[in-house]
Amino acid sequence: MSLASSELILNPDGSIYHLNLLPEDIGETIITVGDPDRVKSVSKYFDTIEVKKGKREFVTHTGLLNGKRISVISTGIGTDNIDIVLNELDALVNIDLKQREIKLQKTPLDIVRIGTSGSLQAHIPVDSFLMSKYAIGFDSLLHYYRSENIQHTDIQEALILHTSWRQDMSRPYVVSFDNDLGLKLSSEMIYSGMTGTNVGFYGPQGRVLRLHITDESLNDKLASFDHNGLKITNLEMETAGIYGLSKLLGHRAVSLNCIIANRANGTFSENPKLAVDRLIKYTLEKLTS
Ligand code: R1P
Repeated sequence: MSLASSELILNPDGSIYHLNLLPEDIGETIITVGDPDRVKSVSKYFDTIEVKKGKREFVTHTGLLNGKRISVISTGIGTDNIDIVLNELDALVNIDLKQREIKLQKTPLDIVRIGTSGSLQAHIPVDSFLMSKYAIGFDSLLHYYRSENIQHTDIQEALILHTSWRQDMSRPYVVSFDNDLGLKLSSEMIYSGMTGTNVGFYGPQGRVLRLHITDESLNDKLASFDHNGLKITNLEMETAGIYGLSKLLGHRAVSLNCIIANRANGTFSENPKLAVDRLIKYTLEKLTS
């Protein structure tokens, strides 16, 4: 069945609508970053760069590092953008854009997020790295997809109980990383845990500037949640969407967080750019070794 032009939208040159990319523009290893400026901070370590394209906040560089073809793409902020990036990346490899038909033979991608994040636990300091084994989506993205089979409902139910989660707010969903890719990217210097993915940076993450928030104790409740030893370690804004959609589409995903703020003790990294650069080098080394 051919996908209608209103559903699979292509630009005049045949590239996918928002990402502005053709199938040959990407490798099978994808690094996502939030900030478009961070794309060049990753690709500067490539041996060669063959593709530089962009549209809106979605900037892509593709190149070779130690013989491995890697694409680094910026997603901007939030799981609404992740919906676009994951669906369009998947379309580039798993849909025949000319025929507008889903391919029989699927291509799995390795997707690694290199992002920044705030720790909820005092013992996870600024400038450390954290791999999200699980992610809790406080956004509603995954509820729009048939996804019950990939959700960890036992953790979800325990969290709803622990936080007295309000019925009129989107039900948190729990998804997980790809274990094999996680093994490839892990080391003793990396913390691991459960990452909360929020719909905003201020109120939803408990930051109070001028506006009052509905539950001032939410971050404390998240920090004290303990599911058989699994604790919520950090907050950011993309991981749950990446994990949920990657798993549904058959891709392998891992989110690596550079902890630049510690919400438990009120500290912020003195040099976040340097800390992120260390995580970029660590990730590229692991991916190409
Ligand atoms: C908020 O400042 C942004 O930083 C974090 C959050 O997830 C959000 O996107 O990640 P990035 O540094 O990857 O953008």
